[in-house]
Amino acid sequence: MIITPQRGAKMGVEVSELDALAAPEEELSDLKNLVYTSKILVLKGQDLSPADYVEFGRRLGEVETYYQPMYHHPEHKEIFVSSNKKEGGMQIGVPKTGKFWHHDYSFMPRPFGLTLIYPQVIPQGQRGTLFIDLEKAYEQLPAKLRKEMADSWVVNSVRRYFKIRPSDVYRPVSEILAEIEEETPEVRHPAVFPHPVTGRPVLYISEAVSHRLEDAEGNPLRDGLLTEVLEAVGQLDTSFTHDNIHLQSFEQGDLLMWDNRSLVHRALHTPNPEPTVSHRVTVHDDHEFYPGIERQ
Ligand code: 7UC
Ligand code: FE
Repeated sequence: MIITPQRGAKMGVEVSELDALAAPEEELSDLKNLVYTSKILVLKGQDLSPADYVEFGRRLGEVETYYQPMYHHPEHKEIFVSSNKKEGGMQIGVPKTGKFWHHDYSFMPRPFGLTLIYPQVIPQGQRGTLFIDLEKAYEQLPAKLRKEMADSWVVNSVRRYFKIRPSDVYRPVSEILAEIEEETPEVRHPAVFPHPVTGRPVLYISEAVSHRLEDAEGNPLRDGLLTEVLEAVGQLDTSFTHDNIHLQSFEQGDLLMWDNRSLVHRALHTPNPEPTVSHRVTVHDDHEFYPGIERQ
């Protein structure tokens, strides 16, 4: 395994000569430690079948299967498929996923620590994923905001970005909304928690999923605080030029792996009809997502 920092980038390292399936355990544990400090790993030159890819995920921890079957790979439900490409006239997976600032699964009671993305069909035009490191951003927040956020909690819901399924056509929207609340009720997480590996506080809020801030007792925090913090860290910048924003591009054979505790991400999608397909595998690592989560 050869590790090279990404030149001129705000975060991330390239990892070449990693044999994902045959690498010894020690190398995989080095890899896992590296992801928490470097935040994004670009594993170069990977050539894995869908089955191999899931197997690699299993070597890293407990693989989480997405809760909605519409996203599943037809042969491997552990793979979440983002695709705009029809195969044999059939839509496989879901187009235009993740086009909003979010952490994966932050609307669930037990989010996972690691996200892996393995682009399969890469468009020529706009490609890549935007990232913001909220461990670093929290450190750089104005002291007043940092103090206000310190012991706060955040209430999350997927409701604003839940995608209407083909089977929802002709259903009353009120019924669909009620179903979303039933299947994925609001969850409450600490808005700041110590990263289990780096020990540094990470800010855990996102523009797409976080709806309100509360104190420990559930009293609402002041109006405007959530928006102010989202703005300060770069999640409301529609030009994507905020200093915290990193654009991660990729080429064929790259497998991206990132720290889903400290990074928010946002997919870029081609505005034109170019085909694009990406496979995602998500993994619970060896650490509690945040201290005390299992006992909540
Ligand atoms: O279609 C999508 O963008 C899926 C999104 C609502 N959830 C991904 C996740 O893991 O949080
Ligand atoms: Fe995502």
